[in-house]
Amino acid sequence: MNGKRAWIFASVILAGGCDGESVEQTSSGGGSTITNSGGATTAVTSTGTGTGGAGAMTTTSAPPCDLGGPPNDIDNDGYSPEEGDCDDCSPFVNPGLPEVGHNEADDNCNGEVDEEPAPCDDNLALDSTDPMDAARAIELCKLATNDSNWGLVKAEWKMPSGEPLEMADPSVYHIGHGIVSDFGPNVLPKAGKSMLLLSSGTARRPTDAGYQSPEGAERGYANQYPLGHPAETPPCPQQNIGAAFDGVALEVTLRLPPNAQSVYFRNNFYSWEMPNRLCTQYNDSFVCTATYNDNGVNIKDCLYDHFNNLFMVNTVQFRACDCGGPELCSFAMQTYDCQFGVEPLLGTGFETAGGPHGATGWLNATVPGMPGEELTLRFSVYDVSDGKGTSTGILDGFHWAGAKEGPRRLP
Ligand SMILES: [Ca+2]
Ligand SMILES: [Ca+2]
Ligand SMILES: [Ca+2]
Ligand SMILES: [Ca+2]
Repeated sequence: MNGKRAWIFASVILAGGCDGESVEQTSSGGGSTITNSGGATTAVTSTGTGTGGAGAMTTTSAPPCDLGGPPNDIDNDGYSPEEGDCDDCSPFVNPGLPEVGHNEADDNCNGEVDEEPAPCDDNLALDSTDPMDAARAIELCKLATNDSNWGLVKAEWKMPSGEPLEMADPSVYHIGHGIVSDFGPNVLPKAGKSMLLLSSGTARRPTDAGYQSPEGAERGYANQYPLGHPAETPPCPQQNIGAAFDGVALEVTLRLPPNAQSVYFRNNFYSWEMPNRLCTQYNDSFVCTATYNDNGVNIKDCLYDHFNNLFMVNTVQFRACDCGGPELCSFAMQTYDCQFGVEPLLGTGFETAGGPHGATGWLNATVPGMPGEELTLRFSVYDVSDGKGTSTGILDGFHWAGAKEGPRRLP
């Protein structure tokens, strides 16, 4: 019975935005009917198993919320059909809202379904120290212009622990991030024309000014770890993990729009420590931490590979690497299929200096949130146990998403 109650509740919620809709439910276990005044009718027939478990369900819908001519704004979302509301029965659909990815709906009424947001990352400078440029590079374009508005509330360069950036020579820090139009010929932005590099060495390509080989590139400072780190590394549990060095972190505070329940983004992780220092104390990391500002809840980690490993050298699955053959290769205590070969490494510096080294290839991540909630994400990359042996993370293609997580890995 609980299952059916829950379902009826869901029906009321779905119908709630639209006066004049009638929802009828009949089920083999004794039907119930929810009827509002007149208008369109949605009839749902549920055939239960009689045990409270899942049953076969068929849904037939009359044209939803076709309630006559103008003027109207039936769902009270501020837009009438004449003003472009393509679903005047849902306040979560109108031209003032962003597209939500992966829900197979046209949330912003532009005629396209699940499209990427319009980018704002043309002509950004590689070495810009403005954190708002870093946000633009990854498609965080819409600003929250007041306390109730959705979008990007603020962006800041921080230390990985969240401490403020207070360095005598901040240029030593700022060489650790960069905005690029490619990372070698084979790794291009997932959205727009730019993407963001965060690095424990130089966030530069071999052809860029300021580039240093990933073998070294010590920047010469230590940093505190982010919340929850250093984390356990189950494949190599006995390592004597040292301090963190050369850390860089972009922190963004976002307010979710009324029609989103998560933030989705793409990521990729490179490390010189693969393969020769795998399963040692040199456990460089690319970490995302989330803080839910409305309720003070912290999530330690929001960045995992497709096997749910954290992005740490000793745990993450590198798939762009070279085994010297097609068979699974084994380094330290891990095996790696290297199915992407070395192509993603070419032109990045990670194919040289004793390499080829390793990268994960593109992955995606989804961080849950509530509509209207303020969420702070901090993305950190840092060296572990010494400042040598560069690791670099890439971020790109942020967009809002719904409750259901999209596929973790892009094709
Ligand atoms: Ca609407
Ligand atoms: Ca959509
Ligand atoms: Ca971009
Ligand atoms: Ca290192």
